[in-house]
Amino acid sequence: MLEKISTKFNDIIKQVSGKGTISEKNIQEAVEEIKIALLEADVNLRVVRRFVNKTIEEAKGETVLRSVDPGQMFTKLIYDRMVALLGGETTELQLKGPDTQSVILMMGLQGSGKTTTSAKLAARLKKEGRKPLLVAADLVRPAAIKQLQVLGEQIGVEVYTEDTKDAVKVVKNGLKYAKKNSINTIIVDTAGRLHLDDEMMKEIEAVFKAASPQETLFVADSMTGQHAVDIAKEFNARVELSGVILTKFDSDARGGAALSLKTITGKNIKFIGTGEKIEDLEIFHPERIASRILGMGDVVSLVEKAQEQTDVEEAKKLEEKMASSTFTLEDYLEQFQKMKKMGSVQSLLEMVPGLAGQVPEDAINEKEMKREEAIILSMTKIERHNHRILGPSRRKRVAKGSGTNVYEVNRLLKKFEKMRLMMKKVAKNKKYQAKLMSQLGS
Ligand SMILES: Nc1nc2c(ncn2[C@@H]2O[C@H](COP(=O)(O)OP(=O)(O)O)[C@@H](O)[C@H]2O)c(=O)[nH]1
Ligand SMILES: [Mg+2]
Repeated sequence: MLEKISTKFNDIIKQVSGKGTISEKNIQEAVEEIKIALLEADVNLRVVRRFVNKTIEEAKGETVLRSVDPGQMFTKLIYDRMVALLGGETTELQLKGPDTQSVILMMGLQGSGKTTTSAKLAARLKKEGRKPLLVAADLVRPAAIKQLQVLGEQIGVEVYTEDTKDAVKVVKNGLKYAKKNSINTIIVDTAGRLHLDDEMMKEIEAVFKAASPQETLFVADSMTGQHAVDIAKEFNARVELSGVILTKFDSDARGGAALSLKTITGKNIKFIGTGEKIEDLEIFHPERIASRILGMGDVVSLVEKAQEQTDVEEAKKLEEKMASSTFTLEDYLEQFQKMKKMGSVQSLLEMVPGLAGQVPEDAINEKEMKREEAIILSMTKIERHNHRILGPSRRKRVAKGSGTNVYEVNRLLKKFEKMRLMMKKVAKNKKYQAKLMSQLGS
């Protein structure tokens, strides 16, 4: 995500931050490059102009030119402006307490990701301890109800449906149903069309009235860039939006929608969709996205993501295992499975400081991971705990069992040996650890 714009900005920041002295000419040049980068990222022209003017104005002030480290001050200034463009503060959902009903209304164009995101949100709120209900109020597309039902089943959240063409009726009855069954959070998935049309807008207004939602979220496909921003503005003119969810952020290399939305619509992005899986929904943190764009890595969200899956206790155990070389193939396998849960390894690596924008597409071979997983799964428990007993005949058996060949089994074992050595070194190296810790801010 954001590969293109990150690469550009990484270069600009590298040039700027290293400078011991800065002249007005330097500022002018840097800002010119920023302008080009933003325009290439499909950021709204008005937004770009405002960004450029403000940056120049502030950069020429005392704080940058006369500071001890002007390069750094200028970088900080660009960072702050970028955070502001992205909406400033992180904004959370404003729902009522668990004893009262809260309604979340999802709207947007067809294919923007409303249904998928409704389910993602339901799963997230369920995890937080709320009791959600999904209401299928998209009665335009024949398959829409079924799609929501399948997702509901998958995440263990009830779906309210009705055989009718009247979306308002479904919403009203859905709310009644929720009340009767002490459900406190109702997520309404509505119909979208391919283009804005009056019929859809009328329906949306009627549904909005019937639902009187706490949150009215506009779901926008980030890959459509400025188009998404324009449509959001149109929607907001009809019903007061409370926020935006930018989907398909995983495929958005440019970031134009994310960077223009706040200025153009006045609305904050609350979540981003980062993949097709249910867990691929993240709270939108302007500061983290800004650091990702400017190339400061995204340590915080990496840590948070990892923490969701592994608790601290487990991490400690793992660290001890690494240090004492008792890390086994069984542990290795477990790590694989965790990584899978966390989403693609690629996207995880992107968040490591210094790696953002530098991870080649094929750095992690997910196919190979699957093969390695099959190989380990073909071993007995004893073999997994002590891979050294795997002699030629055992290796042959494992190869056969996993549908691979001895050469691949050998390669995995060699790689694993090497990894163990490396882990031991890393885990024992206090200086390296200290550095990591300070980067993680703990
Ligand atoms: N890569 C990616 N795909 C997404 C994301 N959100 C939704 N999709 C895909 O976009 C397509 C349309 O989604 P859907 O929820 O049916 O859109 P709707 O018509 O607005 O309800 C589906 O294939 C989804 O899997 C996302 O964050 N990332
Ligand atoms: Mg849908």
